[in-house]
Amino acid sequence: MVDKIAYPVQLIQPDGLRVFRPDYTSLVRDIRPDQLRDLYEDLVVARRMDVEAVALQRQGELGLWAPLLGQEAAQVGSARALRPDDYAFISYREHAVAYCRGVDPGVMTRMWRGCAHSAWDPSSVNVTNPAIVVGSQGLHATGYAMGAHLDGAEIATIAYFGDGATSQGDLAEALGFSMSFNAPVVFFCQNNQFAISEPVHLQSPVPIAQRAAGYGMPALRVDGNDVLAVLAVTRQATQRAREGSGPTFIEAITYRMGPHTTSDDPTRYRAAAETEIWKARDPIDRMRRLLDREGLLGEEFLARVQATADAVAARLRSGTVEAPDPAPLDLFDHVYSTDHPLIDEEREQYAAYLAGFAGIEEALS
Ligand SMILES: Cc1ncc(C[n+]2csc(CCOP(=O)(O)OP(=O)(O)O)c2C)c(N)n1
Repeated sequence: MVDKIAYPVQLIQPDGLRVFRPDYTSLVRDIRPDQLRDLYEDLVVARRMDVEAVALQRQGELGLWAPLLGQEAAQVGSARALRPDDYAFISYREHAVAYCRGVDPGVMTRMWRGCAHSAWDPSSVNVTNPAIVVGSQGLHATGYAMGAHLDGAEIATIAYFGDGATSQGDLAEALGFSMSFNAPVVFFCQNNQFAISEPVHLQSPVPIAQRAAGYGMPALRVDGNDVLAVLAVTRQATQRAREGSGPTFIEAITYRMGPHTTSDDPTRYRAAAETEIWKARDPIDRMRRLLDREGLLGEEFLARVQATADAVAARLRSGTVEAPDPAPLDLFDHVYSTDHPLIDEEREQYAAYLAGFAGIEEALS
């Protein structure tokens, strides 16, 4: 039996050659040329969307953005393993997961522009809005999974989080609780090597997946830049969850090629040489090499992928710059689902404050 922590699952080498691992290759046997091409398109679209959003932030249209550059395969592979009725709890970097779940790229930046509390209706696509509270996704997913299980639904719930989040108490509680109650959750950790400036070796002296093994949870590592391997392991884990076999912890080993957010400067804490090493493992290049080796690339196909990616990016841009500014008092809406005296009082105070500016614009003009 292969040690799944010491030997991460890989189905495509960086040079595009397939790796034969009977236990995992069989899980993606149905992925034929057209589906391989679709996965490639998802990867390219994800990167194109991300590049557009970073540009929008630099142009002053967004307050902040958390780039996913380098993590496309981890996100696309895992999201494409989900069924429509499965549910994903994301953090702030999973733009490709949101895209694969069917979130309209035109609303994807709403929270980052600061013009909406919630960018999309989570229940319409079974994916939550971005959540900045590190590690909260584990508990939310566990609670949702338990509820679904008690309702008799045969679905999987997946929690996305980073390597840094595994040091949060919330995650520890989620792992412990879900093991005790056999909650149908997949804990999907994207180990992108950093928690802002903290390298993963400071986060944990042992592989991150080993932390889950300490709870008695089945845990494995996967090459997170290999979209097929990620698809295979997530299919397996979600199937276990749906069948009532309980939680699984997946550590997808990847690399954040860009900054933590658009407010971060990674050159202050990591060497350029390291980033160069990971460029050679670029998830999109790898998939492209596989398609090339298998005779699936062509001018027409590549042009079509580029056109789709450009159209998605254009939608993301127009949705951003055309998003209506909310009225200032909207800030107090939806804090609670019902009226609340404290919120009412604060709304009144703020309304009075705003009224103090009445007529000022005309007076100044
Ligand atoms: C509870 C909490 N503590 C601290 C922060 C500040 N913070 C934002 S991102 C981050 C690092 C998270 O790193 P990781 O979990 O590895 O995810 P990554 O950003 O690398 O995807 C921290 C500490 C926060 N948002 N929430």
